Amino acid sequence: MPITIYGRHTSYNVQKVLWFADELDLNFAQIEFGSRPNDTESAAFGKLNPMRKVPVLIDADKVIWESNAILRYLARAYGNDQWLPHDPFQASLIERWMDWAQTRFEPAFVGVFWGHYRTPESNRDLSAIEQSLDDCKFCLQKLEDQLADKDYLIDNRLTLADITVAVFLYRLVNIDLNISLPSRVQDWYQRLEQSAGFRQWVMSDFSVLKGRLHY
Ligand SMILES: N[C@@H](CCC(=O)N[C@@H](CS)C(=O)NCC(=O)O)C(=O)O
Repeated sequence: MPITIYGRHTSYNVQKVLWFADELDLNFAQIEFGSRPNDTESAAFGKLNPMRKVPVLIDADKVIWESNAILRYLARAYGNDQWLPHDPFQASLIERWMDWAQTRFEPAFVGVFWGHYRTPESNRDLSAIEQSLDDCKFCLQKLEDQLADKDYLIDNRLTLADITVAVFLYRLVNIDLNISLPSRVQDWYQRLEQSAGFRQWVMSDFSVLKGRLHY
């Protein structure tokens, strides 16, 4: 039975999972889900994910929610050591970037993406956006430092660290703010563009979200 991934393709949290499923060459079906009022609020969906958010992944009798938990599950169930090593210390080198992406980079990104792109122009808080932009630049510089001596965030191979961080970049450089990537980050981004999963799922049109504050 194929794996089912619930989530709208315009959600970067869903995109991470779809990209990784593609890297693992999994047999999966994506159900476009979310955005419509009755999707995540339905009683049936509440039983799958009490948080009422996408992505949700169903693998036979197993239901998994929270995008990074899904990525870890897929890596352990279907991946090899490349994505998330069994060795606890080696795994921590990757997992700290996954956590950093969610707790540090994501809020900065959201401040720009929601604050600027998703908020109608007349409602924007320009000083808050400016602060989030500075914060994004700070995060990009941390990535630039990390990439000083390697092709990917961890050594010279694609891992869950890259996937969880990189979903923000396509949007950052494709909103009308002329955000430029530091040079090593730019080279890394071009390397990621060679991945079919990144191109198909992450580099996809998100203009439906412009000026739209509801999901
Ligand atoms: N921390 C959660 C966040 C999930 C989340 O906020 N998902 C949003 C989309 S990015 C959502 O479900 N929004 C409701 C909707 O799209 O209908 C995760 O990583 O899975």
